[in-house]
Amino acid sequence: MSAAKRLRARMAETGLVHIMAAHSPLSAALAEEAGFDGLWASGFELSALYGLADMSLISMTQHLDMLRAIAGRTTLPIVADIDTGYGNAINVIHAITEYELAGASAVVIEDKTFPKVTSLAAGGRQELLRVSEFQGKIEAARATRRDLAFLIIARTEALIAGLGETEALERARAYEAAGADMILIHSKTKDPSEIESFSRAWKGAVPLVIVPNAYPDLDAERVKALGNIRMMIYGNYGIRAAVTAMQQTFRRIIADGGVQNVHKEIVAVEEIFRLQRMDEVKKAETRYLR
Ligand code: SPV
Ligand code: MG
Repeated sequence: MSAAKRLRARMAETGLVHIMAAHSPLSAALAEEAGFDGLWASGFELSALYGLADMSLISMTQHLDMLRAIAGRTTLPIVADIDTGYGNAINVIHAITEYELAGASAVVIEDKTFPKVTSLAAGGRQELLRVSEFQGKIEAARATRRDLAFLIIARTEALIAGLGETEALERARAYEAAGADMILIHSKTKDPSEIESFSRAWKGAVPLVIVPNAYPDLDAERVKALGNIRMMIYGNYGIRAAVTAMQQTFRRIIADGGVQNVHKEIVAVEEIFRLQRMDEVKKAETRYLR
């Protein structure tokens, strides 16, 4: 069974899948061990990893290289964040071909203009594409996928752009009509009521996806009660957790004048060996090195 089919099956079985952001094969392995249903090849996390703003600065090649490396280290389905699709519908055709070959099970395409501006920044310049132009991108993505289970998720940034629920619903309906398998509704409002209101007003046949980065109070229990959200993407928690840990550790080493204290608080090197699968390397050494 393809990973995309497994992702669909898991959604049908549990009603809600939990997708964790990964910016590296190591973070993907940690997400798999923790029990997530899938991985989010996040543009924000990869941009941050390079110390760059999430504003279409990372190339498709850079993102694909990381996705391939992640796919090689995990069996979890990967939801690829392809931003605007790297250009127009022609670029989307190329992107879908490449992402499917690289091992993605789904893509999320957002209805912003290229180059995009990161969604959560206060006062961010948010320009949306004409609806018919974005419909063309969805239709192109649909026509290009080889595995029919590969999910085309259309993301509307209408709420992020401050255009209101009516515009967001109209766009979501238009994207469903163009063939989107799911609609990602994004919001940067700290109060989850904007998302809850959209979810209640959504009468489409396709389910919703959310990214509760700005409104952490909307937990799985509340999401399940809404009834039409099938996927939660934890969009920036991997990189934020990594930054928290590194900031604390690095500052402590400077403050203490050495590693005499921090070494007790971080994992032992043996844990890294385990994640590197050193046991397999050792077995191979014994067997083949003569
Ligand atoms: C990402 O993780 O790249 C996302 C989610 O698109 S957000 O940054 O919150 O827009
Ligand atoms: Mg993104």
